[in-house]
Amino acid sequence: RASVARGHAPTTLSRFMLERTRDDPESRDLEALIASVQMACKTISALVLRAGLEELTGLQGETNVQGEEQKKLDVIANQVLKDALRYTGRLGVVASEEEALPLLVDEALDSRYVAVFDPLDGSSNIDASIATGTIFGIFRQTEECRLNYRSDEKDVLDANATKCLLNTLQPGDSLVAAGYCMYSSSTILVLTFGDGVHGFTLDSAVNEFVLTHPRMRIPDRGKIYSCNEANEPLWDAPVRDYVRDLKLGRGQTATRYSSRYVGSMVADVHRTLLHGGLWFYPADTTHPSGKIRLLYEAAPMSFIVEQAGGRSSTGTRSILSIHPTTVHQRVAVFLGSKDDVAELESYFLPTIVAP
Ligand code: P6P
Repeated sequence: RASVARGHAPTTLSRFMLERTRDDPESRDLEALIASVQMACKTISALVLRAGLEELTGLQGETNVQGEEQKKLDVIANQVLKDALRYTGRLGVVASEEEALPLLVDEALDSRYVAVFDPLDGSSNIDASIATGTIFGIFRQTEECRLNYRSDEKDVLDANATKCLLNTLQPGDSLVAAGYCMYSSSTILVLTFGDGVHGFTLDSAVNEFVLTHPRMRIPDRGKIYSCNEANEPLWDAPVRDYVRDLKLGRGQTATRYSSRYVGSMVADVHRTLLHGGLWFYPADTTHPSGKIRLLYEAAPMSFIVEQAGGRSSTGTRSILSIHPTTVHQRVAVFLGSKDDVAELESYFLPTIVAP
C-alpha cells in the first residue's frame, strides 16, 4: 500500500481522477464534481472528529422532512456538501435526505449532472463516537436539462428547470458514479464510475485521499449476516426462516454464520464489501416499504456492491431496476455477496407445490 512515508508518490484521488480524464476527456466534468465531493468529505471528517470538542453533538432542535430529529451535524454536513457543489458549474440539481425537495444548485453552466446524497448517514451514532458516513450518487441529466442559469436567475423557475428538478428521480441503473465516505477509525472514500470499485484512505498528514483499496471485490460468499434482529418478530416469514437457518447451520453452506451490526449503513456495508456476507434491512410491519431510502442510500450502495461483484435485491427484484416515484421513497434492502443474496432470494420464491 502506497504511502508518502516511503518516499514514492502515492496515487491520490486527485491523481487517480486526472489519469481517468486523460484517457476519457468526457469524464472531465465528473472529475470536477468528485474533487468537490472529496473536499466536502475532508471537511465533514474533520467536523465529526471534533464533534465532542466543539459541542457539535446533539440535536439541532428541528425535524427534517422524514420527521426525524435533525442532529447539528446533519444540518452542517448538508450545508458543507451543498456549498462544495455550489459553484462547480457542472451540477444543476441536488437531492438530499435533509431537503424536502430537490434544489437547483446556485450556478449551472451547461450542467449535465444531478447529485443525490445522504450527507451524514447514521448521525445518531455521533454522540457515541460510532462510525458514520456520507453516501452520494451522480446521475446524468437528459439533454433538455443541460441547465444554464446564474444564482440571481434561479428563482425564476422556468418550466424546463422545473422538469429538470423532477428528472432527479432516476433508477440506480442510471447512476454514472456513486460512493460513500466512512468516518471511523480511518476516513475511507469508496467510489465507482461503473468500471470497478476503488477505496481511498485519508492521510491526515497531507490531507489527501490515498489509493489503498484498488479494484475492490466482494467475496462470492461470506459467513456474516448483518441486520437489526430486534425487528425479527416483525419480518415476513421468508426472512425469519432464512436467519433461523443461518443460525442453525442449516443454510446452503451448512455452517453457522456470525452476526455483526453497527447500525450505521456505511459501516455495515463497508465491512460486508471487505469480508462478504449479507447486510439487510427488510420491510416489516412498522416499515411496510422498508426503512432505507432508495434514491440516495439503497441505489448508490447497490451500485457499489454490484460493481464489486456482489448483488442487491429487495428480496424479489433488483434494487437498481426500481424507478423512484418520490425523492424520499423507502425500499427493502438485501445486499452483499452474490451467493448469499441468491440464497436469501430462494426463501422468497413461491414454494413449489408438490403435484
Ligand atoms: P435501526 C441510520 O439511521 C440508518 O438510516 C442506517 O444508517 C442504518 O443502517 C439504519 O438506519 C439503522 O436502523 O432501525 O437498526 O436503528
